[in-house]
Amino acid sequence: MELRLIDVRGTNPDYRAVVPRGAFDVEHAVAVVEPICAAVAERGEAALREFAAKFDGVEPEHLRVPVEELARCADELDADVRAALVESIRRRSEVAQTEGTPALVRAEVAPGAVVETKTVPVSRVGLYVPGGLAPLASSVLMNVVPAQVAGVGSLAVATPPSREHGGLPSPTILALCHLLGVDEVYAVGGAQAIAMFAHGVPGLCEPVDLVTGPGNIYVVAAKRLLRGIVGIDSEAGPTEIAVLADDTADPAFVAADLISQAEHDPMAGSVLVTDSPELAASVNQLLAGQVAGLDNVERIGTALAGPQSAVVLVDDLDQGLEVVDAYAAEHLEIHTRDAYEVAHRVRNAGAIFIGPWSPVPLGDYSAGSTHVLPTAGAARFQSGLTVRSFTKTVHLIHYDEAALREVGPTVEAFATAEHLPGHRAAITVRTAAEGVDRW
Ligand code: HSO
Ligand code: ZN
Repeated sequence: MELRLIDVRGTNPDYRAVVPRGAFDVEHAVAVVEPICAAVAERGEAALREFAAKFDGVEPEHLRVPVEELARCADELDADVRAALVESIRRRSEVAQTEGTPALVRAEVAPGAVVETKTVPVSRVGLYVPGGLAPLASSVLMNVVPAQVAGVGSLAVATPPSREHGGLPSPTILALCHLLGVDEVYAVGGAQAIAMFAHGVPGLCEPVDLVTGPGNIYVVAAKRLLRGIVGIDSEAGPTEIAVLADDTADPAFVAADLISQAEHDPMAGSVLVTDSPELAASVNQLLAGQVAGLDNVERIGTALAGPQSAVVLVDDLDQGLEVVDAYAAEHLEIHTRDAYEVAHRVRNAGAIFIGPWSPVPLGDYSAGSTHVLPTAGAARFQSGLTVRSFTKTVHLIHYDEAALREVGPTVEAFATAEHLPGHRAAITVRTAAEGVDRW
């Protein structure tokens, strides 16, 4: 089990063309989910039941999980797991308190000319929590906590029903919903859940304003298809980790962390960027042994052997940083000398994990940071899911008469330049002297 080698030493290529990347053909999946979304819009509950039977292999007794089930799952939680959830919620909440924008900011651009920027939470949000290869209970808290801190009034969670649990979703997911005070939970998965949130289903689920949360390619495709009808957070693809390391890195730590994200998905990407051929060799040597003891050997092997995973050998740290910025990893670990300073030189990454004691799985669960992060290079222009994802800003414009009179000629000149006399007239009707050129 070895990562393939991409050697860019002594060259200065277009790094974005060189970095390893898997194929993730969302457009193809859009065609697949289109009839599913249309069926949910047209036939509501009946369609949801059919798709559950077809895709999840089980028809849930209740599409909306009864509140007593949520409470029961919370009661039955293993004590250690409960303590882990509570502590992880506490840490994520504490960080979330620092993430928002001020509720109101005021700018007076001239006397009596005021523009306020007001931050307003989205009214109703649908949070998708994947089941799939591993039911990611942690995604519940990564979505719910920032939404609650933002002040979202109405929150619903959708997550696939599971055959193993008699048509109910994963009990840990249900328990976590209860701990977080979310009682609107649907046993609905996949593209059909996104359609349910976007269109609403009469008698079952009111439409939402924004859908957030990760999911498989069909969930991503449904978000792409329905964006506009509903807001979406991002199009999350398979997970990725990049590690920027020099010869001070501990190869056992690096190998373990590359494996940790490969465990998610055969299409997950694990990339090591280093100027140390010795480190690269040691990591490659360690991979097989470390993977051998794990449950998900096959999935990990496929991910590490895939074209989306590699070691990129660079001349030095500066070139390493160019590679890392071009790759724009969802998760970036820094294992170098002066790791903190190096981390602050990075421009593009969803989240940056600094030094040997901040591995990605810490952030997946309990660091306090978000784990819903931009993938596939989207970190060049997008942020992870935080409190800000659940708010929008509104400008409030309030000029008094003198202020409008003062700026009037400016607006009129602009409107004239754009050949929009109706725009100009909306100013002159107010500012022209009585009876003169009011129209
Ligand atoms: N690494 C995943 C999140 C996750 N890991 C959930 C474990 N559970 C994407 O950031
Ligand atoms: Zn993870």
